[in-house]
Formats: sequence, C-alpha cells, structure tokens
Amino acid sequence: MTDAPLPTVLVVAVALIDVDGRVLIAKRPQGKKLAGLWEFPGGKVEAGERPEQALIRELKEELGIDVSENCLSPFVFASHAYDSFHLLMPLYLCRRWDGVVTAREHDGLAWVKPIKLSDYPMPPADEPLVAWLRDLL
Ligand code: 523
Repeated sequence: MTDAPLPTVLVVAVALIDVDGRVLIAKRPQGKKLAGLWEFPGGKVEAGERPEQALIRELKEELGIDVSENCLSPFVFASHAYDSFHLLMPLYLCRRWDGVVTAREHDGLAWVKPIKLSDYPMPPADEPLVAWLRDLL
C-alpha cells in the first residue's frame, strides 16, 4: 500500500526586527497544534490571497500592527513535513511597522537577540531559520 501524498500548505511568517536588532517570537496558545512553542508569527495563506497580503492580514489580527507591503522582504524558506501536511513557509524580514505590538492571539511575546533564540523551544519548521537569522543580524 502506498501512502497518500501529503498536501503542501503555504504559511507565511515574519521576523520583526527592532532597532536593537532583537527579533519577535510568539508563544503558540493552548488548544492549538504545537501549543507552548515559540514561533515566528504568521499563518496560512488563504485562497485568492498573495502571500504578502496574507502576512499583512495575520500581523494585524495577531499583533495589532500595520505593515506596508514594501517593508516586507522575503528572506528564506522553511520546508518541513508535519504528520498530515508538508509546510512551505517563507520567512519575511520586517523592520518597520505602525502600532504597538500586542499579543492578541498568542500566550506571550518575546523580543530576543538572535544569539539567544535557540534558548526558546520552537516548532520544527522554525528551528532552522534561527541559524539564518544569526548569520544575518
Ligand atoms: N506553523 C509553524 N511555524 C510558524 C507558523 C506561523 C505556523 O510551524 N512560524 C505551523 C503551525 C500550524 C500551521 O503552520 O500547523 C498553520 O499555522 P497557523 O498559525 O495558521 O495554525 P493554526 O493552528 O491556527 O492552524 P489550523 O488550526 O490548522 O487552521
């Protein structure tokens, strides 16, 4: 018997970077998959959305901030096979936004120096992104 191929799900995520070079990570809430792990914020791209539109929507919903599209630069892709789907996740960099970053859907937020990111347990898709950010910042 052959296994059914896993669907590929496109998720967009962001590394918000503050003036001190710290990166925002957010704790996934109880009741959701991967609860308690610290992720780069973002979410699924919905039908008919461009990835950047999806990220702008997610940042408003999750963090209460406004980001303009020309402030988002795609940096690196994460690719990871979860149990029921294959996740493909571009990580964007963003250094400018309007509004105060607020945890609207997460259990907590942390601004973390890249060298310290590995102290935080992350979803497996996010973990490889840490080394890329350390090299960049
Ligand atoms: N990830 C992930 N890393 C990461 C994000 C934003 C998301 O590994 N930085 C995974 C977690 C979920 C899937 O991508 O399995 C969809 O993310 P999200 O935040 O939309 O998750 P849920 O829990 O709201 O999704 P559903 O309940 O499946 O709709």
